[in-house]
Amino acid sequence: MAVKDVYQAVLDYDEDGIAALVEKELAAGTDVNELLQAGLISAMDEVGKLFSEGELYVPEMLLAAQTMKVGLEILKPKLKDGGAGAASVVVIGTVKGDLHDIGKNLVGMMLEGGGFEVHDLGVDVDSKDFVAAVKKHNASILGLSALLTTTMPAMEETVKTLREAGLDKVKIMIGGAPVTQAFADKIGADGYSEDAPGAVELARGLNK
Ligand code: B1M
Repeated sequence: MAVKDVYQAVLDYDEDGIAALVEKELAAGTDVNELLQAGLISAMDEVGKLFSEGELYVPEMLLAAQTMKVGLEILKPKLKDGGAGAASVVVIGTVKGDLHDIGKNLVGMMLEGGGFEVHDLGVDVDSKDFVAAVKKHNASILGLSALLTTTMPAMEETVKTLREAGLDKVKIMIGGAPVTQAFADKIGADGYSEDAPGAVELARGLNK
């Protein structure tokens, strides 16, 4: 038994087996932070790398993220005890009028795998609800997803509403198939990512 087994379980998409491996490691006294970093986060980093290299595709990435989530649920209460320090908070959702959530869910799961505390507001989220959630959770990053060209203006509206609420320090990252870096620049978002692994890297950079 070793943390390496937890890491390997994520890469093997062993959703049924990972809980027992994590529990065993905790019972053996392994540090929660080490389990999170070397077990779950490193594995998701590797998954992200393999995806970028074209070795893995979206279905495999979803399976790995789902497996990681099972392990993370066991660690979460212990992380909240302060065992591994406070995680940076991200509020994420799909903007108003848009019901697509597969990519957004993947981004949320990868961010969790990357060590962020994620509050997912779901789909068809009004700009005012984004702002309320950012305040409620004291988020440092707001993530917006849109899959329709017709809902991209809702991203701009959300950026505007957040800034008007005086939340200037909150970083806004956006993504989704029709979204581009040029659009992010145009609406005053702080960053854009083409895919889920890139979103984790972007969030880490925005948080510095
Ligand atoms: Co819709 N749909 N859809 N759809 N749908 C698209 C997006 C479309 C391109 C299909 C097409 O015509 N070729 C087209 C949009 C055209 C456009 O605007 N340019 C379209 C349309 C038109 C529609 C409807 C209007 C159809 C209709 O009813 N006439 C309708 C709209 C409903 C609404 O939202 N109001 C509609 C409905 C649906 C379903 C409900 C049936 C279903 C969604 C189910 C769900 O999400 N739960 C659906 C689906 C599945 C698709 C396609 C086929 C697949 C989208 C997907 O999940 N991709 C899509 C065509 C396509 O993209 N091939 C299409 C997989 C996912 C992993 O990728 O979401 O791109 P993606 O996410 C990536 C990146 O974009 C990025 O990372 C993710 C992972 O790497 N990313 C972020 C995403 N969010 C990010 C946020 C970040 C950072 C990165 O930071 C915060």
